[in-house]
Amino acid sequence: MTGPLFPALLDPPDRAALVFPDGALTWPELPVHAHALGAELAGSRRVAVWATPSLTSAVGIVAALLAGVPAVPLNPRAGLRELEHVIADAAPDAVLAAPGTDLPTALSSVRRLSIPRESLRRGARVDRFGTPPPDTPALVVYTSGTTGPPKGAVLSRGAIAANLDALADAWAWTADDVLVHALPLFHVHGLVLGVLGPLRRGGALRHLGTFDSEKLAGAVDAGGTLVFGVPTHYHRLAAELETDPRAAATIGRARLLVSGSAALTAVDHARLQRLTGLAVRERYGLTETLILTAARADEPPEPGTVGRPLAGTDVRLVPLDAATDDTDDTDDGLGTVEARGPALFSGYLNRPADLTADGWFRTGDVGRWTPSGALALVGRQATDLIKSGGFKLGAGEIENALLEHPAVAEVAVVGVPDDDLGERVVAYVVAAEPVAERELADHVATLLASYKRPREVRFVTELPRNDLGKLVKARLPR
Ligand code: MCA
Ligand code: AMP
Repeated sequence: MTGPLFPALLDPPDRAALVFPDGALTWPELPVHAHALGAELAGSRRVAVWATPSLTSAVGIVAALLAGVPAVPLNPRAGLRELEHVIADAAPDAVLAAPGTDLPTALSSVRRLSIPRESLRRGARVDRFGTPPPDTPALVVYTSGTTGPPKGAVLSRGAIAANLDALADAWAWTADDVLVHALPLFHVHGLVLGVLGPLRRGGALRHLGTFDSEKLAGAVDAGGTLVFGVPTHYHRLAAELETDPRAAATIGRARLLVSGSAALTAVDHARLQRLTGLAVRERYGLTETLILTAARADEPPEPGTVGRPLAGTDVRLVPLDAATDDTDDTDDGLGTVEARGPALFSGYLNRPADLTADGWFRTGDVGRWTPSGALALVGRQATDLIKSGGFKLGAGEIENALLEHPAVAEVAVVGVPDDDLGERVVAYVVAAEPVAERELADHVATLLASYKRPREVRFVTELPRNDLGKLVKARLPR
């Protein structure tokens, strides 16, 4: 990557850049807002951004990027333990939030800066901060592992630019596109693809705030061309469109519907095609790798697959029984997905990254190649990762939170299939004393993000263990 992350800022077109329920900015207005704040940030090591799905949060991120300061998006729904961990781990010099935001006490030790709501003046120079080198960290995005607290994946400016350019190639994504979505801004999907994507292209984002078919139809009617969502969005959309043929016809005028972060079922794919006439494109990636594979816009998708590797990205399958790292690709069976390429993260903050000796990242996902060269994902190696509504949840983190409750003697957390969420969190608990299911769920929702709370608690007298006393989750009564 040479040149700026957002080339359109050099000669801003006179049209909308960011449209959110709380306000909108045109391309000429965007740098004015961002620069006013960026000047205050210059020289900071890292800055946290209270990442609500709002214009102010998007401006805060852009300001940090223009100032060359790595931004750490904070999940506004994060619980106490998560916020304490992220603040201690990322050690931001400041936290950016919209004026008047009531920030939790876990952030009280961090200097607070307000993101300006009003334009100060037009015509600020966009090259005021220069262009940092491509390996400069742009974002630190926290993502859950199987055990322990979330890890901060460091994403460089070059990785983000390379990935967004490869997606532009796959989806013919241009400055004429208006992206529509309702994704949160503290993960790669909503932030990198969903905000930085349209800004890199010189196009526009129309964020819905919350997702429903009426709002989506309204946004497509207003010029939206490209729609991003997680399978839970598309599952709900299909159900709503069954009784709203007008909205279905309007949404069918979009150029492309794209699903990612979890698997879209074949049933929902077929329903949406029947209702809107559009075949949803799936793409696959991780916080650490950005997007690896995608179904292209110029080819009919192969439902049940996540498309082919993006240009410049290497994806290989390592046979499940492979004992070494240097195994060749296999095209005739299942393997674990490994990836290498320009969009790989630079490592975890304060933690080693688990790459192979020759630089491959082990995703932990299991898949096979189809004859056409597309990747079909069939599952994950770790039972301790749960994908609920597109959020990756670590079973270990939820188990640790439950063990902090005095009534919990032993616990095992798993994901079970769920029509709406893909998987839902279920906790098997050996209770030390009588306790209500609701109390345990609320306890988790205080320490962690509320969507990490168990949807169901199953009380058992003991957990299945092997001869060495190790928990065997596969033997839990499902
Ligand atoms: C909300 N709730 C959930 C979830 N979301 N429970 C379990 N799993 C969830 N994912 C609960 C809340 O805790 C709350 O319950 C109740 O549902 C209503 O909350 P609300 O926010 O209104 O929910 P919603 O609007 O129905 O949210 C569903 C959602 C959301 C919009 C699909 O889950 C979502 O935004 N998912 C996107 C995830 C995402 O962006 N993933 C990207 C990471 P209570 O009040 O009782 O607590 S993956 C990634 O970045 C990689 C690179 C990739 O491939 O994309
Ligand atoms: P995260 O760590 O939150 O970035 O989530 C990354 C994980 O999401 C991947 O390892 C996959 O398990 C899953 N994922 C992302 N996109 C897809 C997809 N299109 N189909 C199935 N799983 C997906």
